[in-house]
Amino acid sequence: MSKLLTLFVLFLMLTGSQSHCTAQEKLNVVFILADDLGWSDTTLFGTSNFYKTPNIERLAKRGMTFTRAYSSSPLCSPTRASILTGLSPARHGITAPNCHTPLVLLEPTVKKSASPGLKQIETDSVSRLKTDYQTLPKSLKSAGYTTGHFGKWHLGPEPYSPLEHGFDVDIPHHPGPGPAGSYVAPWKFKDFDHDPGIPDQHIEDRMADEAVAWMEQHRDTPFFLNYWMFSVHAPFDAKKELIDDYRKKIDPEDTQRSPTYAAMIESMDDAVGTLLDALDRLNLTDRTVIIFASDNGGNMYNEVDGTTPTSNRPLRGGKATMFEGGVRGPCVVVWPDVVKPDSRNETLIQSVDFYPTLLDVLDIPAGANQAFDGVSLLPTLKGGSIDRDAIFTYFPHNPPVPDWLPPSVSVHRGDWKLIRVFHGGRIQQGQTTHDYKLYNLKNDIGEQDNLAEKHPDLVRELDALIEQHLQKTDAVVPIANPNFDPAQFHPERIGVPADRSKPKKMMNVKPVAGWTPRNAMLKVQQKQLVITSLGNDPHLSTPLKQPIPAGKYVVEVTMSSNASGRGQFFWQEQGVNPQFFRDRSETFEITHDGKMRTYQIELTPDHPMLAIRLDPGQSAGEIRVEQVKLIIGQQQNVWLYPESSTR
Ligand SMILES: [Ca+2]
Repeated sequence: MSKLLTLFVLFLMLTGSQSHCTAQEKLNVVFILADDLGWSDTTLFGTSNFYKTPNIERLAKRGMTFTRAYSSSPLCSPTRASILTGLSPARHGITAPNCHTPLVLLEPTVKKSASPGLKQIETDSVSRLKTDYQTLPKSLKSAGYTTGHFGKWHLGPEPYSPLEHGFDVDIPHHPGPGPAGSYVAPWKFKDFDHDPGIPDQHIEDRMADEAVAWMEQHRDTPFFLNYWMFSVHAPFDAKKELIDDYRKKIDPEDTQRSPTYAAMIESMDDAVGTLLDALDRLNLTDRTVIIFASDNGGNMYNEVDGTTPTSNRPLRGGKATMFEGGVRGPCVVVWPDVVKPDSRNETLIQSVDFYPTLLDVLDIPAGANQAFDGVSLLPTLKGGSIDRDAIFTYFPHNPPVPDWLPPSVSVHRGDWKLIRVFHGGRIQQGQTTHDYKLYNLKNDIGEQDNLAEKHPDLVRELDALIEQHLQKTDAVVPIANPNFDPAQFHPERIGVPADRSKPKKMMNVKPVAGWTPRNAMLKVQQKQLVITSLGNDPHLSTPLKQPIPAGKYVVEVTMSSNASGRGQFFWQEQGVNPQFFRDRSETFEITHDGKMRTYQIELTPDHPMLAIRLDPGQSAGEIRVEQVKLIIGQQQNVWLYPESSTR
């Protein structure tokens, strides 16, 4: 480069001339959010020998890779709400991935009760992203951008869909937590189906094609493409030829060894490549900002190919945990001519930062009364530093997964991370104290060595930051459980990783009174079906004596519970797989007060119904079932418990 040209480039960088573009030169924005993509699910950090992500590497070569990028929550919907509002989950109140459930909750509250085995009562999450927020798409739309949402949403069905939040289009306009039915067609979306010429079309291929067609259509106006991938969230299925290919490459000693998941990652990466190819072909690469991130850590609790979907090693835990595996993820930012290509950045960043960053990059002012919990990353994108030293993760729930912690909040500052477990400490004179876990991530990235007792002053200092964050955001926080019973408390189950050395234990799989339990013990006592749950997604199923035709039925259950969480009924349909799946289920609210109560739930099989499964809440506890019957017509009941013959 000649000296004059160098000076000119320097001048451009110093004056930030790219923010004074004419309408035609305005930068486009492509936001790619992967779902559940873990820190070790790409080849960016040298932590996987199994997966292949050449297109994410190609993206990284064009921009800046953040090695310490955190999602605002270890779960989907909270992080998504934070991206669109720039606000922390502690403030917007969406703290759980429940935005597809029928219950509409617009303000967070503390639950009424908890199992006596729990020290704290968790909070109820907001279940829809309220439309009065000035969201990122609304701001960009006001600034003249065409806005399009493609893929997963998970912030509420209409009237809380992308169309009510500032997006001009929303494809496939689906409110669920994953693709409807499967990745590989046929799908079960409402009003959206596969290309008839491609009977085994993959949804990510299709979404990338849809997004490219939309960019082509809007290439002459500034656009905001919000490409929120379905990949690599459940359900776990993929292109058959890719699965076969990865099956040949498994290292049985490797904790990443699901060929299905590896194939899902490859299709996810292909979609990134399709978008990059299109930007190149349309000559848009030079004036398009790209952000690539994940909404939470890799899933280490479901089971695929006889193992967990992935492993976030060397990080501890995964999706739904407060440990690094739950919140640390891949992140790349591309900003042509400004961000240094193929660069790395160790700054602590979080999902709440993207909105203020994009406004700053595009030179769009925030709303008059708008404030963010995140900060603009513009200075660090230009090689400098940002004015913030701590980030916060608020997760007031009891997730039924390995490595789980009771309701918690954490702060990251420099190399240190402090987790506060609400009311998880000793009970002194009737007062509960919080429990603390302090890790030095530089020396102990796997969070094995809790240094809280060694550094009480640092714990106090960091906890004061946490308190400040909770106050500032008006967080609704968990409270101590007044009905806590130490005799029912099982501290040995907290923070325990999954045992990967042998196949997942299935306790007591023999049917009892016709019901087959899983992750629970089942017995009959005083004519009641007694389910003892240890908290890891307990359920029990029973086959129907004969198929019941497609239609609408009501299942009625009379039960008591001292566990917590929502209940769910699944039904199995003839010729439809998997056997039990959330699209063929209905959730219901349980009052966990130990009293016998009757619940009625509607089942709507599209094909003959073969079996029923009951998921009675999610946490540890005891559930007693007095009766279950399927009402199939006036005076016509099919008894599922007790069976009519045993009555
Ligand atoms: Ca997710």
